[in-house]
Amino acid sequence: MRRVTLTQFLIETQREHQLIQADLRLLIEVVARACKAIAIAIGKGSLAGVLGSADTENVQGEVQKKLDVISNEILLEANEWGGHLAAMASEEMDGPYAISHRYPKGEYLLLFDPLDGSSNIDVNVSVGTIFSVLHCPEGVDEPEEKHFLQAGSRQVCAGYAVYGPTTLLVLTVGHGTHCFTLDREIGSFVLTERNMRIPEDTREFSINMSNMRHWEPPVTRYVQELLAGKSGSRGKDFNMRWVASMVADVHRIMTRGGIFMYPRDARDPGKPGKLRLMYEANPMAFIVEQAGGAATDGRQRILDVKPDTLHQRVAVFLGSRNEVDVVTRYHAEGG
Ligand code: P6P
Repeated sequence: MRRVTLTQFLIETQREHQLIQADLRLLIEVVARACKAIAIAIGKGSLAGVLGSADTENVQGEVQKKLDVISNEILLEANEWGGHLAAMASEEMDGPYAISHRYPKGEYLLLFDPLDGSSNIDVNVSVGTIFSVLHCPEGVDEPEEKHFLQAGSRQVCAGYAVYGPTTLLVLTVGHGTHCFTLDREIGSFVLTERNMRIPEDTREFSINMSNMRHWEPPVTRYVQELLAGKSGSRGKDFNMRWVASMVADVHRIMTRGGIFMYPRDARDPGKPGKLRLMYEANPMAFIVEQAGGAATDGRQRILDVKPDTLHQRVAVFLGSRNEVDVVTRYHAEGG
């Protein structure tokens, strides 16, 4: 059966839905090509001396892995010359990355977590890249942080790459969520699942249980009901998975359902959770909702959260709609 490549899919989507302007198609293809380069860099591992720490810290105060820095540079270099971007922002950089005056500027803002889950990289567990695309506000030639601070509902595109047994690209431009698998023989991403759908119910939850004593009451109530299983109020047993790579956990949920939770906890009230809104929660929320799932911060839809800062964190509950609704209701009831 002849496979549909990413390029062909984008051109067909443009013809059918007028959803993908030429510059957005270029952006997606350039990001996909950068993800292929990241997959190759990761695949070399120890052989290329790219494992371990870079002995530097990012804006989050986290020690960067060499591959965090390499992946960030791959995405910057791939995207800066194409004329499709007004600026970029990354988990690994303090502020926006301006497009050099030697290149034309475009209408899009690209945000990314270049290598999510990198704490797993040294132990050979799946990691990924997450990206989000916004329009640059009209008339802004030199985008500043404030121009990135748009609610997730304004994204025009979001996607992630999973570097696992296969390299996958999962993508939405607001018309369903679709999965592409890297065919290493031809070096192209080919469409392997059109219109992914997340089952509305699930028996599988994802949370780092070691933080239980720090959770707010609604989360404790919800998880304890799941743990009570058949003999408890839910009347059925649940299973648990926690890869500690958001991309890997979310992709499992995209594939077979589940609920992913990274709640705020009492350890640091100033940090409402660990995950970042602009380049982790927002793109994942867009992708999940386009597949029939739900994504809230416990109190409101993640895509409605009004950002205050580029690297702000947010609590995340996403996945099978009926389970996200339960834990969100418990927050409304106060636990
Ligand atoms: P913890 C990876 O560092 C990450 O940002 C997400 O990919 C992942 O879901 C989470 O943190 C894991 O956090 O506290 O379990 O190590």
